[in-house]
Amino acid sequence: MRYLGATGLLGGLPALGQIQYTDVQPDSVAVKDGLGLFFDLDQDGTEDFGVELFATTSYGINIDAAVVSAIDLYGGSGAAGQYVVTYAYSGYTSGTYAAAKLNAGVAVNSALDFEAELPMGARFAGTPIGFPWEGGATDGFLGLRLDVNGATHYGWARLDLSSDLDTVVLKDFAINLTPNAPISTGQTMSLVEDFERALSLNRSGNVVTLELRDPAINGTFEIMEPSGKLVSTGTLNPGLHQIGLPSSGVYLIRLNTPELVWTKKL
Ligand SMILES: [Ca+2]
Repeated sequence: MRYLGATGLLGGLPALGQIQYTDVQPDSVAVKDGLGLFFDLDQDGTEDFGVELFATTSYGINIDAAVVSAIDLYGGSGAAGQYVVTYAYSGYTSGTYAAAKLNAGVAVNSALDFEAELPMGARFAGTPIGFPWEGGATDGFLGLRLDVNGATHYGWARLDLSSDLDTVVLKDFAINLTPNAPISTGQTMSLVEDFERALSLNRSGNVVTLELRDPAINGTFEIMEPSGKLVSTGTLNPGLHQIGLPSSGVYLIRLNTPELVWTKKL
């Protein structure tokens, strides 16, 4: 539960996690054996990650590969990985880490494993070997961990990858500027910003009109005098609410949801 005193009357703003979102315009594209896609996750002027596509030959076999790397390979940054079994025979298995291809809405946090350099996909003589990004992706997410002066930040990048591993497109990325605070893949705003975007609140005379446009938001509302004395309370549902006030004086409205408590002066 987070407590937010938006009026200042109920205390300062706690750190809710500030999301810094970057829409890549136009989309950045890299092709096999070309320059990789490099991007500056926290927009501080230094590139942090790269995705490179290349072809090579080993023992006469053509290998196509897509690899994600932290540019500072030894600094604690990396991409979220998953263990992939590449060989299994009669009870014996072996494998390696590869970059996870995450769907939207997956939490990127300390529960994931991060590696500084991971294959996304590889094809040996044209045959995929079982890494997550083989077969390509549309709006696939990399989970990212960025070390900024010793502090850990979590982020994501959204990519399209062609099934032949020949072309990769970077669409957008985001980072939580609060150290150690999680981010969800695809998340572009903080919890409070999401909430406020789904809300309109107006007072006209002694009537407060409150509209909630997000069907996922449910909770309760309370209207108080500045002293904290409760004057009205009710259920917070999606849709339009009109709430009468006892007088023309100053009141506070507090919205309680499972995720946060949001308070504003009326
Ligand atoms: Ca950077």
